[in-house]
Amino acid sequence: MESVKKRLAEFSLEAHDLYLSRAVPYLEAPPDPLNFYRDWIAPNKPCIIRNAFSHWPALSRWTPEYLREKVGSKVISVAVTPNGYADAVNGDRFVMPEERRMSFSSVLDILQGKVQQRGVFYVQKQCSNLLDELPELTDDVETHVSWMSAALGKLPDAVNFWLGEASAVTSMHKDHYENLYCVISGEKNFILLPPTDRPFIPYGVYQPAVYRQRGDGEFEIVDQSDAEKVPWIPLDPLDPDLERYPGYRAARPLRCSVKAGEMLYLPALWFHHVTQSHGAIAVNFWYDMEYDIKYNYYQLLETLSEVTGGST
Ligand SMILES: O=C(O)CCC(=O)C(=O)O
Repeated sequence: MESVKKRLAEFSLEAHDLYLSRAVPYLEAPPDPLNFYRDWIAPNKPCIIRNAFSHWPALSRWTPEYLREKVGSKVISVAVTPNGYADAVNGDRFVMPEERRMSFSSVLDILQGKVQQRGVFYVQKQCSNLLDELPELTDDVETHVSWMSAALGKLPDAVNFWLGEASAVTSMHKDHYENLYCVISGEKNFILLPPTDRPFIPYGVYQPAVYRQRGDGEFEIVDQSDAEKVPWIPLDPLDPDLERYPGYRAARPLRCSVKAGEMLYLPALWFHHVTQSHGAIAVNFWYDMEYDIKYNYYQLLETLSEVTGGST
């Protein structure tokens, strides 16, 4: 078992040395589908693409005033937490946000400081909330990225809208999607770890629960007793507890800040942790990953990391 563990650690180092950059590279123009498939999707490497959506009216239109007028009265789902951490480990629980239905303008009131409310608010309901909850805004963007759809031979499975406070954090996790993440205003800060760093990333298994704000304004944690336990990463890459998770010392995170007008290609199964400037707005496209091509290899990595204990 020790030799498998050692090989996994060497494998990760080799991946960094042989094909991963120390910083996320930039492309200055949208790529053509075949080149993008060959150079980025197949090797599963992230990059930031500039000038990929400069023609979207959203870039100049999406001010708070415009959004108020266009969708202010729409009722949307907002994630509310006491500490900014939605879907994250808190003690021995995996705690999800309170999902509150609010008008878009009341979210803007909070973001603009016109109204004080306890808690941290983040419009982050995935599952295509742009198309489902805010279809009026689709005229200002595109509902797919033509070269990515051509490269993968399909349309995105979800188009999501993100708007949140500076203290809203997305805890470290990975998704089975090829992700094109477009920042419309403000900036988003990503910490990225390749799937080959999996042996250094701790996982635990947690009782699911949700936050609920009581009448007196305090938040309580309510167990979802009949829900199955959830595997999640307890480590905070902004302040990793290296005494508890010494294996993480060997991880080599890439950090990048994606600015307004830039698009991050975040490959499937890369671990990511996300923060943002106050009021940053983003739209992203999730394309379900190609399981036959990528999954078996990463599943093997996952299984080996689990059986050797990894740094869990
Ligand atoms: O923007 C965020 O806060 C999280 C983004 C994310 O996790 C994703 O697109 O998969």
